[in-house]
Amino acid sequence: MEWLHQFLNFLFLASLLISTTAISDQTPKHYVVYMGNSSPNNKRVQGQISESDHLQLLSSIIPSEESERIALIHHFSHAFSGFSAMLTESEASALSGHNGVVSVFPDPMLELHTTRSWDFLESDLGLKAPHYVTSKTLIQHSSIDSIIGVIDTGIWPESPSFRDEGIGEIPSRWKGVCMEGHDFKKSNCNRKLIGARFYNIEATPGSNQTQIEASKGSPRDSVGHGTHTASIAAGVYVKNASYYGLALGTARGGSPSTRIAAYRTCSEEGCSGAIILKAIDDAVKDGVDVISISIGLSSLFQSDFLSDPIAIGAFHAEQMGVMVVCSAGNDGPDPFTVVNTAPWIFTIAASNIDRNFQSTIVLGNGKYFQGTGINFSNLTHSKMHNLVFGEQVAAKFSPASEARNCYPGSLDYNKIAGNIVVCANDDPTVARRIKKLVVQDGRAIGLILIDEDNKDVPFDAGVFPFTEVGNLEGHQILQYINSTKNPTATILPTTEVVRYKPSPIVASFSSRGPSSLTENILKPDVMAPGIGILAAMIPKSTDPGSVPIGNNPSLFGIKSGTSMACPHVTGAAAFIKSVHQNWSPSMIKSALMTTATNYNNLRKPLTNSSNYIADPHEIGVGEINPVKALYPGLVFETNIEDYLRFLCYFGYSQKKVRSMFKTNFDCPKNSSEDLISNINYPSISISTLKRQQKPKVITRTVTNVGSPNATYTAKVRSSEGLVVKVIPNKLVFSEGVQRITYKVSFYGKEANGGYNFGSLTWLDGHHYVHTVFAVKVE
Ligand SMILES: *[C@@H]1O[C@H](CO)[C@@H](O)[C@H](O)[C@H]1NC(C)=O
Ligand SMILES: *[C@@H]1O[C@H](CO)[C@@H](O)[C@H](O)[C@H]1NC(C)=O
Ligand SMILES: *[C@@H]1O[C@H](CO)[C@@H](O)[C@H](O)[C@H]1NC(C)=O
Ligand SMILES: *[C@@H]1O[C@H](CO)[C@@H](O)[C@H](O)[C@H]1NC(C)=O
Ligand SMILES: *[C@@H]1O[C@H](CO)[C@@H](O)[C@H](O)[C@H]1NC(C)=O
Ligand SMILES: *[C@@H]1O[C@H](CO)[C@@H](O)[C@H](O)[C@H]1NC(C)=O
Ligand SMILES: *[C@@H]1O[C@H](CO)[C@@H](O)[C@H](O)[C@H]1NC(C)=O
Ligand SMILES: CC(=O)N[C@H]1CO[C@H](CO)[C@@H](O)[C@@H]1O
Repeated sequence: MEWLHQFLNFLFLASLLISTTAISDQTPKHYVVYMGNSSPNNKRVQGQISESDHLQLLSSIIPSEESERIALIHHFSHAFSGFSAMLTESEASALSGHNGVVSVFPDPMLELHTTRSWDFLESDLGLKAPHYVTSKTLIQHSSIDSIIGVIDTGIWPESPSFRDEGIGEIPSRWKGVCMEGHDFKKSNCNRKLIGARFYNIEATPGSNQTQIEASKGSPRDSVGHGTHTASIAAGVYVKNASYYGLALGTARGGSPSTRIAAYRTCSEEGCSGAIILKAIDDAVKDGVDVISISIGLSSLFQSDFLSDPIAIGAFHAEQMGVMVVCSAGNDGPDPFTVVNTAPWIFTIAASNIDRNFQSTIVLGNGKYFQGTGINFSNLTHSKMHNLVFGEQVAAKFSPASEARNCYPGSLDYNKIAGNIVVCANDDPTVARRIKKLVVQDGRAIGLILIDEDNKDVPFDAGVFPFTEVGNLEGHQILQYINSTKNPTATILPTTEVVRYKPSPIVASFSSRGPSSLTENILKPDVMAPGIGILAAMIPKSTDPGSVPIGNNPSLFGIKSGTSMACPHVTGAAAFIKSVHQNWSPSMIKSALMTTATNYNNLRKPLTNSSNYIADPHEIGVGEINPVKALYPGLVFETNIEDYLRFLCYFGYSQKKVRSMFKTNFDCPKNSSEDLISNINYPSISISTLKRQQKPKVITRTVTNVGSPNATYTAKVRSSEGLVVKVIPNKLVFSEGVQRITYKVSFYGKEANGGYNFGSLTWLDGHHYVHTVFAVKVE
């Protein structure tokens, strides 16, 4: 119980810290100073030269008696220019007015997207992970030399997923390094894991100093998140992989012959924005093709694009031809929770896969319920145990509302010992992990959690008998408890249910659009598997009772989160890159978007976890289909000028946009947020269409990447009342005509208010170029 109190104290302290961050102006804090492109015309300058420039800039701002602060904590000089340093608020504001400085912002703390952030806050990332075999066809194409950079918690190099047997020499263009650490040798890198870097993680308020010291100075993963994501993206085949027998099969990443470079930027407590910027800068210099970032700002504290380290780093990576794939966040199902929404970022939502983990509840009246959960329960069918509901076993002075939710301290331990406890989940801020610990601490022998939202996200309760049901089943179980003097039940060990239908379903936790920054770009972009994913894990038990008796810690784990969805797309992108080496990031993204599927394994439209047809704010254009994406037919290309225009339309001044890119770029005179809809994106979003307004016309340009002679015709599906016209509705490509621009007009006089969704598909008999639109009618 002691640690629970400590934990709750920590939460309390953490909230205090958050509310007092605006304290003294004069206390130096860690700031990021972002200065745009590293040099005009893309020429890379020597790091040393700009370092002294940056120091000079600092010394012009910091008083000489505090000269110890004239030091760059991190220095960015490859993909973009800037640094981080300890500054006071007034120094920061003086710097932000300086010529050449694009933005200055306090180093933000970002979160890993494994589970809901509060699960994560508990420092052990609650869920463990599963595997996803994309397609047999994928295997036949052997990828050439693509390299992915995984910016995360580091890597466990001994994992069988990172073996290099049968993999060729390291590509000669690779310029990265394998940094040694106290528990990481150069020999830990190989032809699969070709690079590893780490960054010193600074103490942040509330962080555990002991853990920071221990994890300093090594690319080795001590959390498990980075090992898991890297192996999802590019792990090699590992036969007979399982989590203590669960999810048994051959584990492999989306792109098994792709090389991995690991950038350790995060600790258990989260990730410093300045360090993420530094890692992106390094990854681009090292020569990666795709960067995977399963991390983001909290949806509650989103900042604009030029104060968001991921958006800044990704912009310059994209400019250098390096694709950046990011998780959408785990703050769903509320709208406006999606993060990493810049148009140059590929934003990934999470779905389930065709497998589920079930543990059956048997009640004393003979009724069965299928709950979900991962447990290594030693209870059996033959022996029943007393069943109690939290509310009925409240501790003295505890309100029933707390006891029914099994809050810490709310239950009478004498009344739960030896029993199976039923807990409700009215308030998602107390994680199921905590509830499990509460009833376990009270010597209960099992937990049945009623949790409609999370019931499909298997929770790993280790050896403790645990299962989760929805409201419907929960109600019946409570009725049963009411109906008898001596209610009893048992929870059977978990079994894996394959071909769980329907799938994919969008995960309830997956963050939803529209983007809170602009509703004129549709986000998230696509969906990929992120529930119950089996992949490599660090073989250590983070928790007593997490390893079944008689077993060694597992080399594989089952985790859920958009963190797990993101590397599926990273792997797919690396795969496409290895086949189409000249394709730009926007082409690869377009290919993965227009070929995504919007049907589930019952051949019905994709749904959300409450069984409603899912809209594009939940799933983007649908679930990725990496094999189809190899031959998309047509692609939507965007270049850096499109993104610069986007920044103008979004509202940044011409001066800012110019200093970002060090060009004479002119913002269009008529820049306005509405024009964002016209960026050549593979989906269309319109934030306002007035009923009285004449039809709104959007343009798009497609590039033919299929056979040169092709004729495509348009097929439109729209919601009732929204009139959508495509001009021309036939596109004829030939050897001389590779690119065609078309217009789409939207007329909303008769449409329903609010968001209307639909799709425009181009068909040529071979390809199916599917785009979706979201139009808000007022
Ligand atoms: C910090 O972490 C270490 C190692 O995980 C642990 O032993 C120690 O108790 C923790 N300290 C605090 C104050 O939580
Ligand atoms: C596969 O793994 C299981 C459990 O980890 C083990 O018992 C079994 O012997 C393994 N089978 C093979 C063929 O390696
Ligand atoms: C599913 O979609 C319906 C209709 O849009 C919505 O009312 C419901 O809240 C959604 N459920 C989840 C879990 O997102
Ligand atoms: C289950 O295992 C726990 C220890 O992990 C033990 O205390 C308990 O008695 C066992 N229960 C049954 C029903 O065997
Ligand atoms: C069980 O009984 C309690 C008290 O009599 C009542 O408040 C509750 O609604 C009942 N629950 C169900 C599911 O019938
Ligand atoms: C905005 O200006 C550009 C030229 O800078 C022009 O091509 C475009 O048609 C204008 N758009 C609107 C909506 O007026
Ligand atoms: C495309 O059509 C042109 C004109 O009909 C023809 O000359 C050319 O061979 C065709 N190309 C292919 C690849 O079919
Ligand atoms: C699926 C699974 O591994 N279930 C296990 C649950 O725990 C019992 C007892 O530890 C095992 O016998 C099951 O195999």
